[in-house]
Amino acid sequence: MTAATTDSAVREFYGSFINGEEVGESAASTFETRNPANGQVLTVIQEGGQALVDQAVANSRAAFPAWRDLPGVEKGRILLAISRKILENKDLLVTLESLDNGKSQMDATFDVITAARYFEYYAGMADKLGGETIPLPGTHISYTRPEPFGVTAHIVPWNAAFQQAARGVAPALAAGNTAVVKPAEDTSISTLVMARLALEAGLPAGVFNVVTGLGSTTGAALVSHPQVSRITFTGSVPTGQAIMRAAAEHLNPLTLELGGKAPNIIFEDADLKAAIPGSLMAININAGQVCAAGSRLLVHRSLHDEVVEGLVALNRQVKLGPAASGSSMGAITTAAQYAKIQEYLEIGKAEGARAVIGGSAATDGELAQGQFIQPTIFTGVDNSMRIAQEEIFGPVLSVIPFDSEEDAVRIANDTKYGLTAGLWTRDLGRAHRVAAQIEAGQVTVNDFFAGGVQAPFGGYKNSGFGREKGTHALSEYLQTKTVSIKL
Ligand code: TXE
Repeated sequence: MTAATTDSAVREFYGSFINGEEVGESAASTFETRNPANGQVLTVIQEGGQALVDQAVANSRAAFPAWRDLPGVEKGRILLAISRKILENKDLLVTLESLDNGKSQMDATFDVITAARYFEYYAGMADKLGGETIPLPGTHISYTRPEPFGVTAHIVPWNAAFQQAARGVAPALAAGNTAVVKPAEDTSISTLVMARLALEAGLPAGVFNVVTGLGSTTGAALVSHPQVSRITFTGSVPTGQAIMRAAAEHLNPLTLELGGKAPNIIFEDADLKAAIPGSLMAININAGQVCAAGSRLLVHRSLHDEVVEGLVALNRQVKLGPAASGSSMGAITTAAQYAKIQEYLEIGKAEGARAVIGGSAATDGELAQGQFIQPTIFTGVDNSMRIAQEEIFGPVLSVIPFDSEEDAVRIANDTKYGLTAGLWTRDLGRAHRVAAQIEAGQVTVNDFFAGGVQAPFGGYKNSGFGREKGTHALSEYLQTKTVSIKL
């Protein structure tokens, strides 16, 4: 069955995916989702609730021992097969993700390829988990064993649904855990397809379950479940705090990847031919709905006007619209987020900042039916303003001038967040010096978002804790057992 909208790739109803099967065809409780690019109803999703969370966790727990004990090399082969399945189905997944999420073709393609990379990367690690031997007096030997936790819970947001689900699930499975994922209510489709593709690739049923539903009900039930042993969350600070409280109940370890307000610094010796397009990409990618986005552009005062002119000229070339229109920037995924960004545009103006381009929703012609925001650049921003301190999560850049390196570092660190940062300079000494002083989990020099799936990623300060990506993420899904033997 396909939805009443013209989108033949999308079915009319999606239920949760448990033990290798879709459940809930006759679900009593459901909710609609819309295509953010045209406002039409896209599909109907099952509200899983406590009963389905119980079923998914029990099933995941039953699947755990066999998956844990499967030789690492076998696990790795299955994860690699999942990666290949994702790439074989790339076109379908890109279509689904852009319809469900509002993404441009480019952003959706990036997400699908990145998700495949996560499975590929962690596939190679599944057979390389080893421990240490500990020197003890001659009468004893001691060694460590890395062991999985059991059932891991993954609460995934809507801004990069597909790749963020893979970011948690791939290392969790490589480490020998099973996973229950609760996708964001607005964007469940691609995660459900991922779980089905994983089954087709040879993953045993129950190792990767998906329960759909709202955060306050289904999500809350999952993170409070007594048989969940580890939690991974990406989303807002208040929800992260609520999940941390729930995790405390069962003393569960967790990874929290929360928001950001990243500084991106253009020093007076920067190569502007790279820095200007790079800095615009840092805020405009995925229509700014990126926790790591470079949303505060700190520019040396001597370059301010030249940089702003360059940014404005490039921003004029942005083409807003649905993926099928060949757009370079898609829609804002949720209605709440669309309203939030517009509110911040008004807050910025009221605070005295000047929108040198953009400054409101985009409502020309067909765009009026969707949730589009004109990419916006604010000048005259002081770092104490709300638009410089609070996460907007949209294509809204605040330009802040500075006078010295010390000044730049002070402004960069004057934020409660600490997820990412960027800096542009030709001075190698300055690059290392400033990178060391920035309070953020990831700093990129002469680029933004560099590092890929191999480089550890996570927050300082209110941006959370724990690390995703790289070998660090694998460690997050393992606990250490020490075995000591008297000879
Ligand atoms: O996030 P929530 P929202 C930021 C961004 C955005 C703001 C609000 O600034 O404007 O957060 O977005 C699930 N127990 N980020 O309201 O509530 C929910 O169903 C368990 C930054 O959408 O954090 C969804 O799956 N789960 C960010 C997920 O949490 C719960 C990405 C995220 O929703 C729950 C997204 C509960 N009590 C938003 N309540 C990033 N760091 O990348 C909600 N959820």
